[in-house]
Amino acid sequence: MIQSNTITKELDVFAIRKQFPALNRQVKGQPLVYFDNAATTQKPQVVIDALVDYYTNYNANVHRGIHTLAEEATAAFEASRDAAQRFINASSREEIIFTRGTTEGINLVAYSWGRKNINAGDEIIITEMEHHSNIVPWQMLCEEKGAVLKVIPQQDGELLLDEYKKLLSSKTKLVSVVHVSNALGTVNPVSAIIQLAHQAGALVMVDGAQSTVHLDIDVQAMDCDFFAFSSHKVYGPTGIGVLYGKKHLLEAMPPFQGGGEMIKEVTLEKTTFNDLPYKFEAGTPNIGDAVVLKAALDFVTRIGKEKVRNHEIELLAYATEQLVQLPGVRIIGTAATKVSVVSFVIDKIHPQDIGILLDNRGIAVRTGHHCAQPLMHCFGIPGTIRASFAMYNTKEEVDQLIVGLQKAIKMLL
Ligand code: C6P
Repeated sequence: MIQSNTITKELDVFAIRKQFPALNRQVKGQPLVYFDNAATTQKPQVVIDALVDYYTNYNANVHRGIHTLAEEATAAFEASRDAAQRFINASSREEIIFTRGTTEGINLVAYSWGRKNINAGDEIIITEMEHHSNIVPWQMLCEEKGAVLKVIPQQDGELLLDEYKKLLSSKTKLVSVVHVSNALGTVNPVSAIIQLAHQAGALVMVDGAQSTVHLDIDVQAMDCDFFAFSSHKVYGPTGIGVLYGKKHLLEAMPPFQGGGEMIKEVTLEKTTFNDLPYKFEAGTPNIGDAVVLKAALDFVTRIGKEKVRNHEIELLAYATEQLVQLPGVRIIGTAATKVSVVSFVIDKIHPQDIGILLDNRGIAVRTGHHCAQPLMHCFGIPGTIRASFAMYNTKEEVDQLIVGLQKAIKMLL
């Protein structure tokens, strides 16, 4: 059951839409209907302006120069770190590592923490609904170390917690779990998962790629050990993301990459490493996009996550109601608690054909396996059609999707 809410009235979607220039464009002669928000959101004007402002006015390298531009760039870069700390309620700014995105955050933990702490016979637990970026790094680590990867099964898009409890043992060293499934929209019960893992003596990494934009994230309340997200799914630029880690864990971890910035002192014989968070930020970082991340996070905070969530859930309920009435449509992933992602298949029709026909009407959805091939395998399908809604989407756009699907089904069957 999807919980709907009528609080949408509080969100001025029309005013919000005006802040996203991309929504004004036409695709194939039709106004764009952008329902691929789980892949990446469109960017508001404040984010675009912040990027232009950075490159126009204070582009400089950070933490190196003493000239005015370098100091301005450094201040803005570090202010963005503070904004990220507030956004996920980390207890200190040293716990916020800038990365390229969620993928790099998970890989950083696998390389640094994993290679130090995982030994032959140890076990790492993931779930059946992981994105490839939360499978492959652990497979690589397990292969290298002779460790074992265990998997929590799911049914109809819900993790089976009783099965999870059976997998936990003193051999479990890490549980790495997706907070919100990108392919199904399921919100996983991460607090319960974390509590159980900690009781077994294991750490927990949470993949927050899809949750950070929709849910209120409080890493302290959640008590996760690591949390990763990507800016581009939170209305920010691509190429920048955040890895959160508990300070004492990050302090004990070896650097991920070596180079400038992550050092205190280098001689030809030996290097001493920098303090957190810089120990994990080798080389010139992606300064412009990091600076702009603050503009995106402030934008989301200003609009209000709860209002947006209620609007999106209303769209999800409305879309789901309409979709199930279409001939041959089957919703994939019917968990009780979901964010605004609806995945579906249509009998005897390939998802890609639907994607192409919808694009001809200006409607952008994602089709395929959504980088979650093992999950698709569980459902016995090669892929789905996925519509994912954001703050700027409307019921009228959902109606257009439904009309587009009706026409496509008629044409293809
Ligand atoms: N999912 C989607 O269309 P990056 O690429 O590093 O920003 O994020 C990777 C990632 C990790 N975990 C989850 C749950 C994700 O959804 C994603 C990205 C996009 O679903 C692109 S594949």
